[in-house]
Amino acid sequence: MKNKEDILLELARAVVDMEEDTCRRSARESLGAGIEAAEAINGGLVKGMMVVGDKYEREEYFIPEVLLCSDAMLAGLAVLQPHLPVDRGGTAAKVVLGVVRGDTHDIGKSLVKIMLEAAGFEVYDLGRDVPPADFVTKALEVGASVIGLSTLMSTTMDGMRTVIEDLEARGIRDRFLVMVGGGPVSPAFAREIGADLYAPDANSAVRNLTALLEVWSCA
Ligand code: B1M
Repeated sequence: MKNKEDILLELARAVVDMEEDTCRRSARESLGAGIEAAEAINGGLVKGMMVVGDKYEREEYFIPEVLLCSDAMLAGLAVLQPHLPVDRGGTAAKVVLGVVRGDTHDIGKSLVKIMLEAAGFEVYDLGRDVPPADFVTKALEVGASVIGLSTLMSTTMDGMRTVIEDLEARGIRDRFLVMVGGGPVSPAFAREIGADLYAPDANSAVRNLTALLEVWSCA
């Protein structure tokens, strides 16, 4: 019988080695071994994807390999996601989420979405490469209180500023909390563009947002 560490390592390895079937099998094995779905995602699949990122940066992997690794990760995620406990008493706040214009990296954003939904948020996922005005239009349409912006590229970061400027220009900035995250985004950048919240990963996105919403709703 494999122990928890072995199963998490196997999940991460299967992502790095582009093995969709192994990812699915190890994901099921993790559930059978009593590992919580969130732990298998973060301690297995995401860890593997981080190794893939390093390999891409060292030019050991190129785009085709990275895409196969993403597919393997998504296969494991599909097994685990239905087992994330959903917090029915969660905040139920509405979040409009997407990857800013010019950027098609959506794995991290999708993880943020999954974790927010598991925490009871109602998420409207606009996908990737989203024009700034679409965030604002959707947030107004569904009566969201949060706009979540993701990007993985330094070249597209400024799209986050544009969304905030759009809210200011329409005189509705104070109706929304704006949360930003993704590889090149830092707390300093979030402050500089006037975002309300920065989160380095999907778990802290849930934690930080829940905490800030509590303060906000009391204000
Ligand atoms: Co690309 N890519 N890529 N890529 N890619 C990066 C981002 C890069 C850093 C690699 C590198 O060169 N070192 C680099 C960007 C450099 C820069 O900043 N300027 C890069 C580049 C340049 C490119 C292309 C331009 C390459 C090319 O075509 N020449 C191209 C982009 C085209 C475009 O978008 N216009 C490209 C393409 C691709 C693939 C298609 C092959 C694939 C994306 C597949 C997909 O997403 N559907 C891909 C991938 C996978 C990567 C790396 C290797 C891994 C990203 C990833 O999925 N990580 C990445 C290298 C790296 O990051 N080290 C790289 C795993 C994921 C779980 O983590 O996304 O960080 P992450 O998400 C985390 C946190 O960031 C946070 O929570 C998530 C979960 O914990 N988070 C938030 C994310 N969003 C948040 C929002 C929040 C809060 C937290 O609140 C709203």
